[in-house]
Amino acid sequence: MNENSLKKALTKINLGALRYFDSIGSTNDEALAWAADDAKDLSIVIADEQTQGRGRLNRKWFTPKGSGLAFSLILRTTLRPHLSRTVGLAALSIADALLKHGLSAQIKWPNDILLNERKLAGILVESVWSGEDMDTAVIGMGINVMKEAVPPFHLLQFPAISLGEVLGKPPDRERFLHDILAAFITRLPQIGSDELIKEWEEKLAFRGQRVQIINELEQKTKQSTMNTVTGKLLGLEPDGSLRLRSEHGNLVTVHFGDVSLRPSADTI
Ligand code: BT5
Repeated sequence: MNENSLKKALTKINLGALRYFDSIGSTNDEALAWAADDAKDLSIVIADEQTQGRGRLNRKWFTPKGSGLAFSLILRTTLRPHLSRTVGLAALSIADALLKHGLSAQIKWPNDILLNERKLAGILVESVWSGEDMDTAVIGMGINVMKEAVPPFHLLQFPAISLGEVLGKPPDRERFLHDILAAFITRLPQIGSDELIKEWEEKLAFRGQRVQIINELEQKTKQSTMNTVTGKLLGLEPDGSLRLRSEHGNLVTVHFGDVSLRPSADTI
């Protein structure tokens, strides 16, 4: 992968501009700085290696050299009322690209893409505010293409997988990036639609099953108020929040934030 080959692979995609790095700390950090400066809508930062790749709550995202896709897309328009839906839009775009390889992905709310019940990809949406207004969203996506992208088991909270392992042979990274971006741009006009939520809901992992929602921040700081919610996963609210029926039969809405979802053994 290099800047020329990427530009060639993406000629038909209507991007603002592209910045490529052989190695970088985090593409999201570079994109946030670029967005605060003069980045055009739909500009992209992509790297062959990340040395400080981030997940939520500053967890690490591993991107060893030459093995994955790590990029951040800068969105400047059409978003303000729908920021919470961008993660769903990104997840569905990755799912669309996977479908081209005959693979049916599931979306583990809020931000993981699963194949064979293992994590293939993660999404990190961050925003830039100017004054009271949200100016820009940066949508970071990390995808394990080759098997070398998958971190050692002891570093993981959830089992991981790569496309190389699933398909036998990894797809061309630039082609796969092309497919994700093409899907994203095609889906962008859907961002406010009921259809987006419906499609996102249909792909939700553990739907109809008993799950636990864990407040990671409270766990980390040990300032527990209501650490864990257990319930049956019903679906999504219009803003992409998760809808559960609790063990006590109440409807519970879980908003985005520092939460993780885990399957829970018993049935309700
Ligand atoms: C995520 O966070 O899954 C969001 C990951 C977003 C990464 C992209 S890459 C491009 C852009 N630039 C960045 O710096 N970030 C974005 P979270 O749900 O918090 O999951 C983090 C957890 O995933 C870690 O604590 C590990 O357990 C696990 N993990 C780390 N690297 C992984 C990998 N390559 N494959 C599967 N799991 C991984």
